[in-house]
Amino acid sequence: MRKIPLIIDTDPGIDDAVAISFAMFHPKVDLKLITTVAGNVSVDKTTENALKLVEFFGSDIPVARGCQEPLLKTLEDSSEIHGESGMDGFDFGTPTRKVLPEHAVEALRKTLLGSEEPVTLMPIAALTNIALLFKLYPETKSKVKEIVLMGGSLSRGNTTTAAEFNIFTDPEAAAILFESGVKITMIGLDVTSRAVLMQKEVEQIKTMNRAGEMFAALFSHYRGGSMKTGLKMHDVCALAAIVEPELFDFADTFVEIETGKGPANGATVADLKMKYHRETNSTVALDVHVEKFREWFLEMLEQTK
Ligand SMILES: [Ca+2]
Repeated sequence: MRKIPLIIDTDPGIDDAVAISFAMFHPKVDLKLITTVAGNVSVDKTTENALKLVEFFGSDIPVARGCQEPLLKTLEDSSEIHGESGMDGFDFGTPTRKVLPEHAVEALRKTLLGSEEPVTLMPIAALTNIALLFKLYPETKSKVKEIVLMGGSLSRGNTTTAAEFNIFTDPEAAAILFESGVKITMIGLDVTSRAVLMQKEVEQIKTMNRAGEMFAALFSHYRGGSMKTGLKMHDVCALAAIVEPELFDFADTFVEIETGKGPANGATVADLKMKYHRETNSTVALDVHVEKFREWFLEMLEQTK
């Protein structure tokens, strides 16, 4: 089987941890690199968390540390959702694996230019690293097959009324991506908020294998939803959209990022009715087939060891 070359840009993050774990073991995916960025917590912590996950699974996937702050804005983290460490709830111990010596932007450049075939980028955090990559090394764009990101929203936000966390954290970076000409698929908050696991699945997950045990421990500290209303599996939706696109409904449209300083800062304005008469620059997820998503989630966990 021909595998999909993939790079994950991330800020683990409890739902990031699930996405990274599944990508490591997915038979269709060749995970080449993990790059970290500040977001849910500081970049020191997100990098340590990525190393913890790689070590937990005995994997050799390289991890590169990225930007410690957004391009223009001041970082406002999300530790109230993911805990102080960003991955509270499971004792991973201190990882012995080391981060790559080069910055994430350099590692992205090297990996992209060194790849024979175009690579899929899966950002599940603020888009700072990739925006810098495209500005510093525009020649890398031609080596990106597509960007499939978790972020934005077709309706309202979670950080502010208008904006979703990943885009709100660094709207200027998001604008650079959406204006880059690279093919983008956006899996927004309104869709990922419907991709929930209920208590029944969490109970099942706990006893399935050691990855499930680890996830269940993290979920007990996760404030992205609740056991009653369901735990929101935001970031793994980006992976699902790459490997099982039929789990979602999509539309092509024009998306613009609001970078003004007003109340809509960080909003992803998707012109679904095509009122702006602009050329489409993105594919956006409209909905997720929740029951099928849950089945897929359990199948993925079975393969994650
Ligand atoms: Ca994330």
